[in-house]
Amino acid sequence: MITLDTISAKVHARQRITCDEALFLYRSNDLLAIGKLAALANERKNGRNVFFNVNRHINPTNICVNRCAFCAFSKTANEDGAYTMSVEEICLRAHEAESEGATEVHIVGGLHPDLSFEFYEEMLRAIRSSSPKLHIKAFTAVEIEYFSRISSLHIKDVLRRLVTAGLGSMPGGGAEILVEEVRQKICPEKISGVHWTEIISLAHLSGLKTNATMLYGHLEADYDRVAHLEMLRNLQDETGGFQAFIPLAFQTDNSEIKLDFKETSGLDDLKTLAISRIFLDNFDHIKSYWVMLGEKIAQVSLAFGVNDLDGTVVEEKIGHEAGAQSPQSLTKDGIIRLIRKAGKIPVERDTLYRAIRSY
Ligand code: V47
Ligand code: SF4
Repeated sequence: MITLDTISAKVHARQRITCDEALFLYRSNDLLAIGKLAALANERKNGRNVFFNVNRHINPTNICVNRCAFCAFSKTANEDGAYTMSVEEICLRAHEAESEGATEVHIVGGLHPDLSFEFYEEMLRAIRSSSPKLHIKAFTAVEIEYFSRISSLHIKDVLRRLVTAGLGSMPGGGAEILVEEVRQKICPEKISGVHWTEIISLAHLSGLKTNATMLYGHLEADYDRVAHLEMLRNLQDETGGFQAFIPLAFQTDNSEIKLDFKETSGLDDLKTLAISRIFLDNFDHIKSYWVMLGEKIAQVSLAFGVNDLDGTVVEEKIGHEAGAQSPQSLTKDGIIRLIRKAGKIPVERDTLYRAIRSY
């Protein structure tokens, strides 16, 4: 029989927990016991260090041929608020970021009906030439698949050409919930969950590191979340290419998904992060994305297995179009303070988790 004690014994013995055990944790309300196990699993890997990075998000366009039901960011081409940046505008933002101390730009956007694959190659080349020290983390697996369709190139060739143009790594978006039944409800036009894992696997095999996300708090059940985590853990066993896992708390405003609550609960946020840390024993980093969680839950999560607070971000559209109450940006000093006040050691990192400086 599964109990908290049997799970606890496994975590203490450094044994992997099963899907049924993860489900048991989701259905338990003993948040503190779950958090304690997650904190133990985290401390073994990361001690008291908590990573953050100085970065800037850039979303080149919000025009998207997909209309995911949860997405408040995307627009059709002739809708009010639709925009597309030029390569020069994107470069300017990247350059500003670099001069303000950023080491990374995080670039994701909509699937634009008219931009060519060459536009994105040109964008990478231009950023690399004007800001050579910046690491370019860009494009979800969903965008990579779209590039393959619009260019008629194989995924491997899309990845090779993007790396040649300056791509350094990939973020973890587009995963949502990888279970097909849920995807059919929340993003029927998006590539399947299995296809997402195949593209990520090709990225890992081509030498690119990626992250993985999970959008939670919409129409999924607890067992869908566990199935999602299992797919990620299996893939990580095969490739070892994931750096961080980032649960994304669903922001409900301006979404086609109608729920009878406005936001995920703090209990669910912390439990989800803690269970991820315990279940994903082959991931080094569990990240709290403060944009979706708010600063306070993100800070408290540092006692629940989390070892990464993402970055300064600067300009955030995806969560804020959907009603996120967090600020657009955090200063480096602000992040350092959050981490210190939680009794941890702030460590600025680069995108590949090399320490730049401890504070
Ligand atoms: O794929 C869209 C999600 C993702 C909403 O890898 C929403 O370091 C909540 O992936 N409420 C893009 N989430 C953002 C993303 C990300 C963010 C920060 C760091 C990293 C990383 C990756 O945002 C999308 C989708 O899953 N999303 N709409 C919403 N209303
Ligand atoms: Fe387009 Fe991405 Fe929004 Fe879906 S989540 S509508 S693919 S921008």
